[in-house]
Amino acid sequence: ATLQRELRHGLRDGELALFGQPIVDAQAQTCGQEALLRWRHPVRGMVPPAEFIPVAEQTGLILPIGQWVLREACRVLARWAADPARAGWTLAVNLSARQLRQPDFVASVQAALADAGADPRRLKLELTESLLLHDVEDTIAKMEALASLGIQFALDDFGTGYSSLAYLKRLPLTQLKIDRSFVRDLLSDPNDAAIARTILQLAQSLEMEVVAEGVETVGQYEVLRAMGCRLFQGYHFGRPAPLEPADPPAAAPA
Ligand code: G
Ligand code: G
Ligand code: MN
Ligand code: NA
Repeated sequence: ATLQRELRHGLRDGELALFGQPIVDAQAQTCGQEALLRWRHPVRGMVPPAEFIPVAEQTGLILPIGQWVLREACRVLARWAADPARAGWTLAVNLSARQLRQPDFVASVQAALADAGADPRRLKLELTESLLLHDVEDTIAKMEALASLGIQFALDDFGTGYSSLAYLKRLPLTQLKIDRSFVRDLLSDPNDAAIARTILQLAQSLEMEVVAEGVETVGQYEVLRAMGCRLFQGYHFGRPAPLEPADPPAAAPA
């Protein structure tokens, strides 16, 4: 109850921050980022999402928080568009099931893009498999509407949940993200290597891209690249860092 109240106030008082983690291509060049929410609590310090997203989901606060994340992400995209080094980058935003079930979700994404002046083709929305368990027809309809605007979809934590291959084919997905639990022991566990290879083959037949998550070593990167993986994310390439421009340094006292 306390956390819920503090989170509501934190949202109001600007304590939420959007971090970003780079996603790199097969030449290790950054081609986008995943937006990751952080809560800078005045007393508790940096609260990780694992501690407050579940509370936000249970209380419905995830709806205004998700709206804030989307609007902030669109503002970041608009800033990147003006920067030649970042103009082609995509920004991936994690969605919760409750957001997607809102009747006005498509309109709210459209409004966030329009208000910020962001290019829909640079926005990626990350869904999890569990999100696809409910209201499949409604989910597909919303995804189709957003995809027709140019928005791309990634399936996050792929391989950890229930995934019907029949649905997978019907959804307008551009990307599968190999869950980091399969990447961790890739070099030592033949089962994990087989799973990674299978996901890459599946994605190829479905004409989807694959992002390997949780790449922490150059060895993991090279093995995945040899398997045909072309996109990577993990501490080896960069940790989540604030997406907003850093505050200008304070003027030195005279
Ligand atoms: O950043 P970190 O690795 O601690 O994130 C932990 C979890 O929180 C991840 O599963 C991620 O998908 C989720 N998460 C991070 N940011 C957001 C967000 O903006 N919205 C939602 N719904 N989940 C998020
Ligand atoms: O579930 P989702 O994929 O959205 O969560 C992303 C989370 O993974 C973030 O909380 C981020 O901090 C974490 N993460 C990103 N890269 C790595 C990594 O290389 N190793 C580990 N252990 N976690 C990572
Ligand atoms: Mn994610
Ligand atoms: Na993930």
